[in-house]
Amino acid sequence: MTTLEQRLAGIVGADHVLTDPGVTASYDVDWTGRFRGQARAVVRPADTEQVGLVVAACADETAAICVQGGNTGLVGGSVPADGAILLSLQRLTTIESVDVVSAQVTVGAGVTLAALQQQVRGHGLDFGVDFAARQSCTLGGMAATNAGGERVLRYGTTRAQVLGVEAVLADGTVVSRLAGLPKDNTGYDVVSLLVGSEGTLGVITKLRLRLVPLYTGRAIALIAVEDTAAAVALVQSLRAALPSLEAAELFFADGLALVRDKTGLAAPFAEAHPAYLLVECAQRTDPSDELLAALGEVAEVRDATVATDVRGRHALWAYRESHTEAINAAGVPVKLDVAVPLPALADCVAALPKTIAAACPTARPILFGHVNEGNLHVNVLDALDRAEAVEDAVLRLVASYGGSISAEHGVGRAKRAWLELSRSATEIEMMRSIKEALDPRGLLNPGVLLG
Ligand code: FAD
Ligand code: 2HG
Ligand code: ZN
Repeated sequence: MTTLEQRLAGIVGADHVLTDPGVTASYDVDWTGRFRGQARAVVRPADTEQVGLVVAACADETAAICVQGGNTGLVGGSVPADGAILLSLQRLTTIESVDVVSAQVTVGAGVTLAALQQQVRGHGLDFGVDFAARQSCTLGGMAATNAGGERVLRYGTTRAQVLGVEAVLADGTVVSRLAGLPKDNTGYDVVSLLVGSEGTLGVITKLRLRLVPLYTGRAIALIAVEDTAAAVALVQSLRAALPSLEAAELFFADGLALVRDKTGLAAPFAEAHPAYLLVECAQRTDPSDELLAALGEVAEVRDATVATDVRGRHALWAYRESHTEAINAAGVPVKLDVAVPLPALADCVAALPKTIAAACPTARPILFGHVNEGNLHVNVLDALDRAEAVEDAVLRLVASYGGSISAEHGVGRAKRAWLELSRSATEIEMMRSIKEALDPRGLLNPGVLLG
């Protein structure tokens, strides 16, 4: 009798069905080390046709599938349920020719963000989403989680960049909508539905992406401020004064100390400060004069340093982008990614340490985030066996401000139990109906998002 593994090897080639635990181990654990599973086999198809045949073969045998791109997700969604077939999209790396007339490109789901950036920048274009996992995260994973990152202020999230999708549905059928028409009002938006569905409705195989102009005139300021309220006020002023404003990132003294411990970076200022705002402006010409003039007009600046050359800019970004790795180096964190309405951000930041301490006195919270969207990354170290109590306390606090329990990383396995804090019973019922219609046997990413 032919086993499923033999059948899958017949589709993708024996070299791309991995079962040796030494080889599959890295697919079974998430980036943070908090979530683990054990896949029955890792399958690495090369193209859409093979993905369709693999999914159909699994459907024939009622075998659950876990969809995985770069495995940089932070909510456990890319980690297999025990015994699932792990479907890796990493070999779908084709970047089709860049359409400079429409400023669009079609890419395979396994293309990394860095590879896309490199390709389109050669054509004077850029991609509107960027963040620190760029070398490993894939466009398929970014679309599946509707990733946000550092440029949402200017360009929106991944959803705003996705004009078309090709995907394999739970029975192996391929659905393709890749024309990329900016205007197309012909019924339900299946493209947008698949974006943010976390691999529970279909396996994304290709994406048609919107591109933005490549701005080489860039200036970054690292600004020391008193507190979150000052950072919010400053961003409000800079947004009004600077059409070229692209990023506004917040971090605090404790996060900076961890980053400096891990990286050996020098202190950014002679004196320590409670909070830091990193802002970046980008346009065709050097924006530093406008940025300096705007900073000169606001009261919230305690100190500031500006960089325009590539080395200086990377050095300033390192203070912010190294937070995730520095936190992981200090222990496996409880990782929460929340958003509150911007007017409530300062109150929420002030309330969080007390809320977390009440749930777990030993806990060490490190906060940072994307200030313009009220998006806070709440990382909690040393929560020990109180992890769930910490999660519950933080997510209930966020909900009390009318916030979201997941701003950009998705629900995955990590936030599933708290979904009703952010979505109404009617909305959850609608989501269940959609899941039931597209994947009635629950074979795609069981345990993720809806459970
Ligand atoms: P994976 O981790 O492999 O998968 C993530 C989810 O998408 C899983 O549920 C998986 O099943 C599903 N999936 C993956 N590929 C497909 C596909 N082809 N079809 C259907 N479903 C699929 N996220 C942000 O939003 N903003 C940030 O600023 C940010 N910064 C980060 C920085 C670091 C250092 C790290 C480690 C992560 C960061 N992330 C950030 C989280 C993560 O990188 C993003 O969520 C990214 O989009 C995940 O892409 P991936 O290819 O690694 O997906
Ligand atoms: C970021 O903004 C990412 O750097 C990761 O979303 C956040 O590590 C985190 O909690
Ligand atoms: Zn983030």
